[in-house]
Amino acid sequence: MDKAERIKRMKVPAVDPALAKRLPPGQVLTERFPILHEGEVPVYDMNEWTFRVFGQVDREVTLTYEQFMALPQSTVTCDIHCVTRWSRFDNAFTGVRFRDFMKAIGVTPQSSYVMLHGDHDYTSNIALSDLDRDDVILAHTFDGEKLTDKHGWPLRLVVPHLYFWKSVKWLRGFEFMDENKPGFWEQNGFHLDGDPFREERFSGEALPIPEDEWEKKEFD
Ligand SMILES: Nc1nc2c(c(=O)[nH]1)N[C@H]1C(S)=C(S)[C@@H](COP(=O)(O)O)O[C@H]1N2
Ligand SMILES: [Mo]
Repeated sequence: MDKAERIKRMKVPAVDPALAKRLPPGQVLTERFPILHEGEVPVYDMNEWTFRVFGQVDREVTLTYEQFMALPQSTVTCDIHCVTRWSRFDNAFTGVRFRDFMKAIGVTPQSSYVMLHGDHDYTSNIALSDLDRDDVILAHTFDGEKLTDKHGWPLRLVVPHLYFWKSVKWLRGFEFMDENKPGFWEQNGFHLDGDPFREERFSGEALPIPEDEWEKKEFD
C-alpha cells in the first residue's frame, strides 16, 4: 500500500455531528465533574438557612429550606460549559425550575436584572430573561444524588446556556435591580452576559484564561 492509500484508509475518531454542534467554540469535553470556586466551602445549620427574594419586587420573600423543598420539583438534563474551557454533557439536575419558583412564591419582579447571591459573598449578574427559561433550575440534586457540598449543596443555580460562573453555588438569594451591575467575576474582567456559543468569555481586552483554577484539577 502506498502512502496516499494509507492516509485514505487511516481511521480518524468519528465526530458525531450532533455532539459537535453541542460543543461551543474553544471548549473541550470532559466526563468528570471539575470543582471550581473561590474561598471555603460553607458549612450550614439548615435551621438557619434562608432564601431571599428582594430588591425591585412587589413584595420581598424569605423562605426556609423546608418551604423551598415543598415547591414543585423537576429534573433538567443539560450541557454545562465552563469559561476555563471544559464542557460536560447530559447532567441531570433536580430541584425547582426558576419559572415554577417565581410562580409558586407569587412575587412580581419590577426590574429586568438580577444579582445572584451565593455564600460566601459570591455574586453574579444576570438578565431576568436569561433566568426566565424552561431549563434554568435551582438544584439540590445531581444525577439522582444529593449535591455534594463542593458542588453547591444545599442549593445551586444551574443556567445551562451561559458560562458556568453564572451557575452560583450555595445560592441564597435573588436581588432584583434596576440596572445590570457586574457581579464578582464580571468586575474582574469576565463578560457581563457570558454566552458560550458567542465565546463571550471576557469584556474588553482578551485576558488569559484562568488556567490556574483549572490546573488545581479537583473532581468528584
Ligand atoms: N458561591 C459560588 N458559586 C460559584 C463559584 C464560587 O466561587 N462561589 N464559582 C463559579 C464558577 S467560576 C464555576 S466554573 C462553577 C463551578 O461549579 P462546579 O464546582 O460545580 O463545577 O461554579 C460557579 N459558582
Ligand atoms: Mo469558572
